[in-house]
Amino acid sequence: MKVRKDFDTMAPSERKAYTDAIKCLMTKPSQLDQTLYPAAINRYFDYAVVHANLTQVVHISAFFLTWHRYYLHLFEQDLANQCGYTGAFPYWNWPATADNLTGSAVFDGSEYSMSGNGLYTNNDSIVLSPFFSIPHGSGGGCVTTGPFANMTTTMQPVSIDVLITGAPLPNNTFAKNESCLTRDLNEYVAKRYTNTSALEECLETTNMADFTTQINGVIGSTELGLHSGAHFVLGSPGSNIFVSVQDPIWWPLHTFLDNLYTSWQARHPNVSDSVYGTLTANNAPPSANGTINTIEPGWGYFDQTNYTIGDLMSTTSGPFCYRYDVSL
Ligand SMILES: [Cu+2]
Repeated sequence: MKVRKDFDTMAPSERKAYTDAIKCLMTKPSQLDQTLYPAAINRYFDYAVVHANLTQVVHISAFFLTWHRYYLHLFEQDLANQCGYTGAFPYWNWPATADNLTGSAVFDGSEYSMSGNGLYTNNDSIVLSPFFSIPHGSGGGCVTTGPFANMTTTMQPVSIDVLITGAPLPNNTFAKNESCLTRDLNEYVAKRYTNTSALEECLETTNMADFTTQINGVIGSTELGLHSGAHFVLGSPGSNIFVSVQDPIWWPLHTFLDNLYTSWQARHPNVSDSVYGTLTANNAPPSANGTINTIEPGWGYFDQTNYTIGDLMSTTSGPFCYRYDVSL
């Protein structure tokens, strides 16, 4: 059984092997139709495009946890098959890094990190809704250190209103709008939303509805959940639900969410196979509730197997055979 590890506790050479494999995937050609998806500049960006295309189905919906669990698995396998990576698939431990983001192994900017902060830009607060703003982080500009220094991104953020209302994706979503990878590491958000007690409160919820609320917050409210908080620690594009996959820290971020889901399931075995939510993000447009027998929407060209939500609930059965080094 493969063991997924905390990025912080991996040896520097192990961390570099992982980021080397991600960079290797960025040298492989895209398999997507370039007339429809100019933003897919290589195989890595195929993942970002497929995720953006399915965003309105696989977030704030019944598919969220299991769809992302399998997406991580596909990417982990791709790192092995395309780039020969056989090391551990790491997670970014949000609470462990919350008090010192830029000093952590994850973000210290060394060649053994996931790259550092973006260059400092300005101090304007970030408006998330008419009622909710958060302070700016300590960066905002281009990432210039570590393995992903000067990396190019192609997709611009898509308004959260598209998710809230269920409107079609804007026509230019998959245009090739090249810019540098940016980050705005935000210790205020990290300390407030991804701290140890928030994690424990989440793990102690006793049903899937409450667990979901703890991880995602309530969209349009004045609180972020743990998982949305972790995204907002990053700044754009990592904070944008549609195009966040462009920042490679997305994978360790979501692997920690998967550890959180796995650990919650272990703590609450009587409700571990619960499904909560409908088949559309934020139930817009309105749709049926998902069940363990609902078929997943697929993962683009990476995999179109008709897995049900129930097929993807255990990390040690069906297509999966892995565990986490530390249960939360
Ligand atoms: Cu996602």
